[in-house]
Amino acid sequence: MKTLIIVPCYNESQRLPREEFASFATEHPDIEFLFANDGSTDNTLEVLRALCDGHGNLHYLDLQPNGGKAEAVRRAMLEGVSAYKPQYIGFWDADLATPLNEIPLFVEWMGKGYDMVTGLRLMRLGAQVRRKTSRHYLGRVFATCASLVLNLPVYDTQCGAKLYRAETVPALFTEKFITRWLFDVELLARYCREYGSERAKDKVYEYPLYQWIDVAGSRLKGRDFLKAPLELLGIWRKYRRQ
Ligand SMILES: Nc1nc2c(ncn2[C@@H]2O[C@H](COP(=O)(O)OP(=O)(O)O)[C@@H](O)[C@H]2O)c(=O)[nH]1
Ligand SMILES: [Mg+2]
Repeated sequence: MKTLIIVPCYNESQRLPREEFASFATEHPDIEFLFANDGSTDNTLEVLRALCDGHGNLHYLDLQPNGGKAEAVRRAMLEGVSAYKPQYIGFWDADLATPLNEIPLFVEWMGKGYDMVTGLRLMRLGAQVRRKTSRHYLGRVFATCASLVLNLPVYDTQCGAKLYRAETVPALFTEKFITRWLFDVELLARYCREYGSERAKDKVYEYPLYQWIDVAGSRLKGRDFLKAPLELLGIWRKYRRQ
């Protein structure tokens, strides 16, 4: 019953919360991590080497040259399944916008029979989901468009914390993504193409996070938001039913 978490890392030497990863790994030997250094130009690779040294459940992968988050996650998911044979495998943003202590709760939901559990950043009373107002409203507009494109009642496609049943990985990750930042939307489109929308409505669970923090130092630029409508259109054209 092993869970493997991919952590994409691009120039994360300053931001990576090393102590949090180290103490979580010590407390949870059943959860493994595979950090994917993606052609970083700083000393991320050395930082990862030092972090993984001495922890049997922390591993790293050095991908060259930089290919972007989607490609790094895609390659690490395929590599992770074949090298570590996990039951569940997923990815988690390096800045820990979603805290590590949510992982055991994701695993618990996977145990109920879901194919995929994805973090849902639902601002509500009693939870600590903090986002800048502008990002929140842009995010809501985007999510509504993504839901229309996918024809699925999905609330939040873009959270950087997701877990999959390992058997679904070849169908979802073998082919290269056509988008750089919207691969989460493509993953849902591929799930529907492979297993059908009805199954997606049953077997994909959006898990409302107790805590999510908008961590500074985002690599997402304003122009990426401007590209989003075109990329969504591209997804609609590629994955719509013929
Ligand atoms: N592999 C890889 N990961 C990246 C790249 N750019 C960002 N990331 C990772 O993607 C995750 C989310 O990035 P972040 O900058 O926090 O974006 P945001 O919070 O979604 O706006 C982090 O784990 C980053 O290290 C990249 O070019 N390659
Ligand atoms: Mg972030």
